Amino acid sequence: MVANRLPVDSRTLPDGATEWVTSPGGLVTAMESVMRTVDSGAWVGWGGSPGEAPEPFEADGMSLYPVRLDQQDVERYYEGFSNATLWPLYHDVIVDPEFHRTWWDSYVTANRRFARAAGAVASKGGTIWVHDYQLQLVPRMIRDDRTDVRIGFFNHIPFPSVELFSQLPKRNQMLRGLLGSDLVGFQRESDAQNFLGAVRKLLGYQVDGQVISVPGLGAAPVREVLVQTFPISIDSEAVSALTEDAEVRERAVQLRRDLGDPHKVVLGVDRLDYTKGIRHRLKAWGELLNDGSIDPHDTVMIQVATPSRERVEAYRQLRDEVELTVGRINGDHAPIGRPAVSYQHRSFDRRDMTALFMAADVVLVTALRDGMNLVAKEYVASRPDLRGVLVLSEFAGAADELRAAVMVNPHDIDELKSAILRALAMPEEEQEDAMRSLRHQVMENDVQAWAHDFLQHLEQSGDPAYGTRPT
Ligand code: ADQ
Repeated sequence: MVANRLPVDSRTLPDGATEWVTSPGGLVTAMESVMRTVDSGAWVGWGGSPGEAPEPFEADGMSLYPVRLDQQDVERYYEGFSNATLWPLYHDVIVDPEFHRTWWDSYVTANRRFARAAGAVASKGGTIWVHDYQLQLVPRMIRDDRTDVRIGFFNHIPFPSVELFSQLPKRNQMLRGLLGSDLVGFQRESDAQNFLGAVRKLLGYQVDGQVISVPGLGAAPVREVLVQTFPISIDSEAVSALTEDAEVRERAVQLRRDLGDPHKVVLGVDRLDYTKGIRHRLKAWGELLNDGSIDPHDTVMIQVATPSRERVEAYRQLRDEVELTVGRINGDHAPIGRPAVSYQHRSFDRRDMTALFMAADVVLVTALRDGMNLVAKEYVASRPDLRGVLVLSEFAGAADELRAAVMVNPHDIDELKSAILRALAMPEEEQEDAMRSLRHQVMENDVQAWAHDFLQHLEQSGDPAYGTRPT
């Protein structure tokens, strides 16, 4: 496994020793449970602190191989090219992407370091799975050195339309980087189609259905690369099982009590990221309070906003705006001693998160663009009682599967307001019908099945008899 981050973060203790703690985030949540089921699996990634990389070590049955990133790499490769160029560009330019050549140079250097580390660790004929937009050059860099390994790449975020992707300086290098893989996986069909379109239009390679023919250099043979969708999921059983835990159940009850036992609790859980549509959600909520459609004495909103990328300017601005808006809403509407919006800018552990989901009558997922959105699936897995309503943006990848949710276009504030009111008023029987259908989807398609499916396709992609491709 090769990902920007290891599944653990390093922390330096006062005596200079290093301590490792599980790091947050969608990818880690998804992959941790998968890696435990693989024999002799290794994970190559950054430990989260700039400077020399610690020696490889074992944690929770995995071999972890830290990659070095110094302060300048963090600023240019990670905060710069990954999070201020690629992230906004791949999320439909919600904020303007910045392009700087020094950031690109650093992206190349850092990708090479990850590629070398992975190439050194992988056994002969082994399988290498590269993750996400920070490492798009890695497949080709490994391929140039190691012809014996199978390489899969999975993009956790959307892949933009060719019109937007074309803005990216070095766009062809990026495509060639990805095409070092045997298999390139995406969350949604539209992402896969956008990628195939970009390869066809910008590189002029032959595309036959989902198979790209990549010409070899000189006399080297043509290689075939398969492009396929694999919608990611969660460890659904583990989440569902937590709802049986007596202490978690008590926490859920206590949460509502702490809020003054309101009639309805509405919840949003997101990394504090401009792609998640938190501003749109708060705007809709503020208007519903202003026009009297919601009574703050009996309906409370909780917004959990995990700190994220706080050194990137757009994220600082977003935090200020969100906090200003929450302050205004509370100033205008909160009853004395109780919030209209309870704003939590911190991380919660899995148990607290499950308790929050169990306490929520409505969960709002209003992303303006999102690869998948695991929060939507976590909410569904947390409701074996079949109660609760999921309001889901059509711009989140999860919308392709979770058809029984209340779907919204979050850009349309009036539509968002109506969707919230509809969710709050939904009769129990209707809630049960929808939640049953959503749970069927989430419980049947968990993250283990997702990984298995990806790895199985990757194994087949190296098979010479793999002439007729699945569609
Ligand atoms: P993210 O953008 O991080 O992931 P998401 O899929 O919602 O978004 O995953 C966030 C994870 O962090 C969830 O498991 C959630 O429970 C957890 N989380 C959020 N706030 C938290 C808090 N305060 N405390 C603790 N945990 C918190 C990226 C893509 C997504 C894609 C995933 C996986 O942007 O579209 O679904 O990768 O591929």
